[in-house]
Amino acid sequence: ELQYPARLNCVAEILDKAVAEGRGARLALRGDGISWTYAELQQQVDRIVNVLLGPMGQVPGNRVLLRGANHPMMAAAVLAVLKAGLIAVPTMPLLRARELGVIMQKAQVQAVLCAHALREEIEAAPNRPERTVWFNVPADADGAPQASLDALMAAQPASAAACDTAADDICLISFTSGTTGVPKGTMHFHRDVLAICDCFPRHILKCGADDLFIGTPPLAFTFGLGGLLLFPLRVGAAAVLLEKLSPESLLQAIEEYRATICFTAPTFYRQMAAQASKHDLSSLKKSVSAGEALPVATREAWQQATGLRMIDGIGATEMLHIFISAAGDDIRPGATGKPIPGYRACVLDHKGQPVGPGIVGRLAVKGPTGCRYMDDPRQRDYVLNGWNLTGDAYEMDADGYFFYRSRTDDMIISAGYNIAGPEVEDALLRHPAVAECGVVGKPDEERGQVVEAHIVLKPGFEPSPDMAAQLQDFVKEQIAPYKYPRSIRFLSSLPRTETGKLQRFKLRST
Ligand code: 3UK
Repeated sequence: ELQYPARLNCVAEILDKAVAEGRGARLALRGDGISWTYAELQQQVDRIVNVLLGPMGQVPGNRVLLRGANHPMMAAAVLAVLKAGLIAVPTMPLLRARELGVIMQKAQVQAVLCAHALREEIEAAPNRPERTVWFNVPADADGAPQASLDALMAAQPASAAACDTAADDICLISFTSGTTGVPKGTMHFHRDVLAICDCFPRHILKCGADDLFIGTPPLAFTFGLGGLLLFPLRVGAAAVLLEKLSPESLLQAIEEYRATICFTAPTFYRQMAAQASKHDLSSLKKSVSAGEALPVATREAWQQATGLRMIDGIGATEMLHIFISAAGDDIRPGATGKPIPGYRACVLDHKGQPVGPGIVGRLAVKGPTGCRYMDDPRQRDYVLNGWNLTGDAYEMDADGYFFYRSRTDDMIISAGYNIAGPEVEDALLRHPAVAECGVVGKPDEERGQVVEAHIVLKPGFEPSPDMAAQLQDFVKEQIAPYKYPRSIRFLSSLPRTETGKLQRFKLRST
């Protein structure tokens, strides 16, 4: 059981404590030519706290929209908002003006801290508060210098006290990536931030002060906020924050910085595995995959290429971070893992009753963090008697391992059979010609739905009816033949979100 005092500021715990305990000279953050120790990061954070509470006129409880690619300055801005007792509303770099406007309205945003490079969509957004300040303004940029965070910071003292917040004061409103429908704001407390830092990193990742974290998820996505900022700071480690990473440039960066822990999504690992032999990845000790199901074929390719056993973990914006995972000897390929200490999980039937091993049903989880939608009726669909229904179809085995099958809404029902798209994808990914694939149900008069595979071929392979037939036969050899894709479409790329998730609804509508 995690116990925290009633008064708690998460940044005081993960940053200020490190400096107070004499670890101020240790490396905290790197990226874009910057290299900050814990003490230097604290000074940056404190100057921003003073800007927020001084010239920006904010008072504890105000909501501050944050917008920027991964960068040490973006990290400092997030930490400052929390330390000042304000509420951070991070937004994904690719969001457009209209979507930002919806978020500003829904979260009642009172101030904006935005990277200068991403200013356009903010400037065009409706509902923008007057108090907008730009950070990382290039020296040659024209425009009002009074709205540059750097200039405002220079006029402020480099120390500030953490706001005396309650453990259950809201510090973060994170919006779901929302493949369809209106984005939902999920609210999290200061103690939730500490809870995720004291669960996955401690029990599964087992990381320490000598680790160097690296990876792709944006800080605006809770996977990245935890994995690339909160977790490293909590254990006294360091993180490299880089923007616009590709599989190739991430491999280069791991080599260059000698990173020890990598966080990214399954598709990245699959592409990195193919290029890994060209790089010296000897520094890397652990790799974490989340965001969508990890195909066994990808796990094997990565292990073959690097010798590392992938740590898969399912998390959700609603739960703040990962709640089922496994590492080391506890890994069972094909399974996500077991509930991490502090969390419980079970599988429910359509009536909400728990089912035993071997039966697919709706995943329900309970733990120190949980879903609190901001003013949204969908709260009652997600939380049932204190259990969170993540929308995932899962199956448990007799040893308590949890196996992901599909999103509940994505289960393909064809001629009375339930078929999980990811299982067919996993089979296809084993074929040497397949780079990426996405399997969905296509409406069919006779069967209700038929299994349709959207396939991206590797360089050197050409789409043809013969190739399609070959892939169909290949699937039939590996899994029950009724699951084979009756329809095959070749594409040059698959539609994905900024977080690496396949946008199945787009495949269904093409
Ligand atoms: C799916 C997975 C199978 C699953 C997230 C780690 O992805 C995150 O949050 P989102 O709100 O999406 C949540 C949904 O994504 N999913 C995530 N991880 C896995 N499915 N295996 C996995 N390992 O459908 C889940 O309900 O975008 C992941 C940490 C923080 C996060 N917010």
